[in-house]
Amino acid sequence: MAAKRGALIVLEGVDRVGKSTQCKRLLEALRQRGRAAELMSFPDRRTEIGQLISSYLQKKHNLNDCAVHLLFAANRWEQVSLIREKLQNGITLIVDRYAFSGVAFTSAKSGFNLEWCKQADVGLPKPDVILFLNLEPSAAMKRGGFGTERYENLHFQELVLQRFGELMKDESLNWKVLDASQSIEVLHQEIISNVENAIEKAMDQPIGELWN
Ligand code: NYM
Ligand code: MG
Repeated sequence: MAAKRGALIVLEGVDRVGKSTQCKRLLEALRQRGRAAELMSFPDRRTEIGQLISSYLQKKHNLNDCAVHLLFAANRWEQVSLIREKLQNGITLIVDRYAFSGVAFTSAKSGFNLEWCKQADVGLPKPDVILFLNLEPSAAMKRGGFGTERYENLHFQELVLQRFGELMKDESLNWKVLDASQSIEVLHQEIISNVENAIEKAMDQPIGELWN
């Protein structure tokens, strides 16, 4: 029998909902349970493409909106062979943001539609589950405020949340909407039970392709 593959677990949400905290908690919990797991995050600011994105986010320079959208997507594509390899080797990947952030953030800008935005990520490895940490941007903002990076303002975050809502209508994807206003611990428990489920299901299935 072929070795069991790992699961591709994606956490999504607007800024400051606690994704990074929950990703770390989840990684520790899976490892404690004896599961092979690793963390990834997008944008991955360590690569050359990631550095361009990072300086754009820090408002060090401007970039054409289409160009930066494609850079975010390219920053995922440059990790695809690594993602596939790790999953095939039985490693579960916890991913802090993925193509859904890509589409939600760009399509919140005027003049962009969802379909155009999705094209650059069509064919990426498909997540086995997408955990959406749901919180009103006004509540997220109260948690210590948004930072100073591009997009970190209430109005834009509200548009982003609407766009995530559009993406969630896609029933070919396994979205789990979780209430991120709960305590870190309660939310963590909900996440781990959804993830254990996804890992068990993913084991015997081939890796899918996103939006294909
Ligand atoms: N972001 C993130 C995008 O606009 N497109 C993408 O494809 C991705 C992955 O980058 N405000 C935005 C969302 C965030 C910002 O992310 C930086 P983080 O997780 O704060 O480093
Ligand atoms: Mg941020």
